[in-house]
Amino acid sequence: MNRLSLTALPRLAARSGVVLPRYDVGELGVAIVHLGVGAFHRAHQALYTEDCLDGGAGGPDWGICAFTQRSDDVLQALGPQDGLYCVLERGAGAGPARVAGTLREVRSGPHDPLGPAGRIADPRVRLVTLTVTEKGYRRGPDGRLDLADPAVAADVAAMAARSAPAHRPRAGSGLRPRTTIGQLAAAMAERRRRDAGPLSVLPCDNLPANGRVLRGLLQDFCAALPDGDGLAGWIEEQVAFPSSVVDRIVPAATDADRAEAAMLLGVRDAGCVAAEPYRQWVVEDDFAAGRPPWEQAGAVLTADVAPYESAKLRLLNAAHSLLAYAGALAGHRTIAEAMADDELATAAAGLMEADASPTLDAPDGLDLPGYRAGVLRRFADPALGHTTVQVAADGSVKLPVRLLGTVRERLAAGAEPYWAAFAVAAWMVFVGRHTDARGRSLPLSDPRADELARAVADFGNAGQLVDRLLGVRSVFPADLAADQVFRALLVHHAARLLAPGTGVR
Ligand code: CS2
Repeated sequence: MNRLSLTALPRLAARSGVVLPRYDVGELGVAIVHLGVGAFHRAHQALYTEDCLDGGAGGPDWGICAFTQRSDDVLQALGPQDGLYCVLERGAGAGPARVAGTLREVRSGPHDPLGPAGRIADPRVRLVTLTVTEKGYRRGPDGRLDLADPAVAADVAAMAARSAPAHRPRAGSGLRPRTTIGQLAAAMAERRRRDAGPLSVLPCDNLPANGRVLRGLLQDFCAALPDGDGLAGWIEEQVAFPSSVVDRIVPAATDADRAEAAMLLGVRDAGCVAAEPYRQWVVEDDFAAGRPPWEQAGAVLTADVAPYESAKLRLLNAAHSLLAYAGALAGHRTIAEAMADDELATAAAGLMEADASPTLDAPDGLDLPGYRAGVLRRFADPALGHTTVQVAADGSVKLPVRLLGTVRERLAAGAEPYWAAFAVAAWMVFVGRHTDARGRSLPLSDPRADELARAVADFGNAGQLVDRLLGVRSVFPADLAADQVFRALLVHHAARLLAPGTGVR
């Protein structure tokens, strides 16, 4: 079967039920560089931009050059397809399949000769977007750039060496930063050298104040360079870092998704993605060099994303993590199966309502009960097949953002964050036991997997498991780890979760 490609596109027009780009894809230039071209980017930001282009939005050519970050699988899928891919919607209210054309270049972050830094330095590029996941920011326990991380240290050393006077004339060659922050710093240095003009860098990961955080991490990187002041000053003047809150459930694509795409398109699509119909994007409207008119595609452009961001992280993402860890332990394969377990559905609702909601300063017009009900409905839709182990990945970097703020604030208010502690305890048991109720093994996919495995080695009982993991400073700050109310809740839940053969009961 032929592959989806620009050549195949005209033939697809005859197929009913598939929506195609309405603009001239082959003519679209690139003004956006995206780092981290996973399924989420393809089903979220790229589609908002696709809508703008379909609507005939003028201005610069808002096509995207997308880089892989770690593996080149997506490059192998999309490279031979001229960046085209199809988005399938799943579940209640699903719309038709759609082919998107915004990814005008797909390149390898680790192997492309130009590299993200070289591509971002092109003066026609006005915007960089990022989906590199929580761990891609390489933050230390204090939230600043982790300069002790070997990959960060290597990027700092390489950039410091290149900016030595003897090397200046050769700028632009040979520098291969491995980390996202290193790539951005190198890109800024190159834009500065070329006088390529202002730029906006828009993070789209589940972190509070992600724009401000990213700006701070770049400042930390510059401060570690022997002559980083000039670069830091240039960034301050020329680069905007708007924050954004993203929302759409996009599980990893499966063979069944690819088979369905092939059936609908009549050509093979190795890069298709499947997503829920719901999507939301709240963007801080602070750009240095323009942006696509995403509001035409339903995005909310606002002066302050903070209220949306804590609602989303502390309600949706926190409940997602609870269902992922407790669900996986109980032997549930998907989030929807976990939601069909009354005990877990009650816990997820309890976490959102009793623990997280009192900590939120909800934005005007956000109906919290309605939002919570909507989240539970989305999770319960069996059509998505989102696996518990996928959501369970990277807990050490997700927990602090999703759950520990709620825990801290409820404790400070003299309340017991019962369900939030249940979610944290479920993570602890997931890390400590790595098998489900039926004895099947559960993978620990986490940037700190080695440290966590060392911490829990040969623990004897719930109290020991809890104490050992509370001692991991990169996850639990000392004051929270020392809180006796929190510890007692954790031990209570962990003991129940560890009870032989009972999963979560
Ligand atoms: C999930 C999120 O994998 C996870 O940790 O909680 O990716 C979630 O699906 C999205 O944030 C939904 O917007």
